Amino acid sequence: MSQYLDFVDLKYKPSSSDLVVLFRIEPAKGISKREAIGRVAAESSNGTWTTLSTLKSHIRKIRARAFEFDGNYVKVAYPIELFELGSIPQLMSSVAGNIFGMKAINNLRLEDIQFSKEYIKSFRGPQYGIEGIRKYMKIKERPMIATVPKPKVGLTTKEHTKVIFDSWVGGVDFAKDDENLTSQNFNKFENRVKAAAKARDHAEKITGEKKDYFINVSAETKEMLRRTKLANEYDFKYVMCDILTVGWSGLQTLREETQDLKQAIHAHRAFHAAFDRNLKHGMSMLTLAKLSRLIGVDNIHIGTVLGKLVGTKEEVIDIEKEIVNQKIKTNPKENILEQNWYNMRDVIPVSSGGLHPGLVPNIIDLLGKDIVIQLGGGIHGHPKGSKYGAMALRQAIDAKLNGISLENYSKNNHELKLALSKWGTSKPV
Ligand code: CAP
Ligand code: MG
Repeated sequence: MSQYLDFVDLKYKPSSSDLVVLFRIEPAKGISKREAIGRVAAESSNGTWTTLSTLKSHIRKIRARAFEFDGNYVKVAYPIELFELGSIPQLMSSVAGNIFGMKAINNLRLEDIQFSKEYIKSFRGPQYGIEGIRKYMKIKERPMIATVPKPKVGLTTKEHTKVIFDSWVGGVDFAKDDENLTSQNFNKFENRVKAAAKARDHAEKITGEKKDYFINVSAETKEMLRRTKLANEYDFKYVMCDILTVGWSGLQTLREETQDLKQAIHAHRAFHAAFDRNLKHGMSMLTLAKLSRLIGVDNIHIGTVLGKLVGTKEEVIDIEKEIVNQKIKTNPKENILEQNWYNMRDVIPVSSGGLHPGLVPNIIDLLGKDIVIQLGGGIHGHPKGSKYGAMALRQAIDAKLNGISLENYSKNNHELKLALSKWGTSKPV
């Protein structure tokens, strides 16, 4: 047992290059808190279940130390030497690896990781961020808007292209693929990207606005890179990646590729709730979002508060602050550590999941204007179809930005009126 206590040092002061991890921990019956936190620090750095004849002083020196605990929460400091710079898989195998399965611990949740300057500087971060994307899209102030065709899968390429074309013409900026649409027989990637490029050119001509497409390139890594190149050849600025099902390594490889191709990444977080929904075990969405900022996605889904998927107001706003600000203050109540991003670009928050025009003013009140608002059902469920659904969304945004209530604005804007008559301001469950 004693070897574990070597990993607890309440006098330790983290150095400026250490990484600090905040865990919530519940020891198993019969295990003291001190031993449990020692076990976590040990197993996630260089300790194990027994004493070792191979442990030298230079190895002991770089062990992790649990240095502060308060109730169920513990902070562990990890010397930078424990990590391979620029590698999220290696970081995860350390601080989010074996420790989740230890018998001595009933529950363990990784709440936040504070990255040091040296660690941050070993990653690219986003290539564009809000400023770069606004410039590219020529959209100065209003929230940007996206739509995902529904039904999620099953539309043929022709049907799918018609839905995104109608939506672009109606006023959305970005079309988006659904997380489970990649390259099925009814809508092969090659066919889709080609047809969408033609539709985009046409829609841009009609509207005089820039249009783009979060086309889902998620696949086995080499195939994903091939699809990314293809999207680039058809002049799409963005690619979309299901970052958690593809995995951190796949995402890092994609980020390298997009650097050369000058493309932006839309990060879909399908699978995140398997990590973050349980408040006692797993890993917070805040941490997943921080890892995504380090690697360098340009957009990431953060939730809606009002929509169909889980995520409290505090959580969604905390994630937004973490991905858009340069300096984050510690907030012990919300389990947030201090973080300085050392000039790394910001990530655009995407609010999506069960939204419709009637909820747009609330979303802007909650999250501000520097966001992407994404509607699927809230556009394609419009009584008169996708084009009118997109028009209703633009009208809802115009109303909010001009300080006019949706109801008043809808008097002269029929598309919005129809949307409100279907959904009102209801919150889906
Ligand atoms: C939204 C969506 C998105 C979710 C993802 C869906 O469609 O396409 O994938 O928003 O969740 O499949 O549900 P609707 P999150 O607009 O029709 O709801 O943004 O929370 O990651
Ligand atoms: Mg979806």
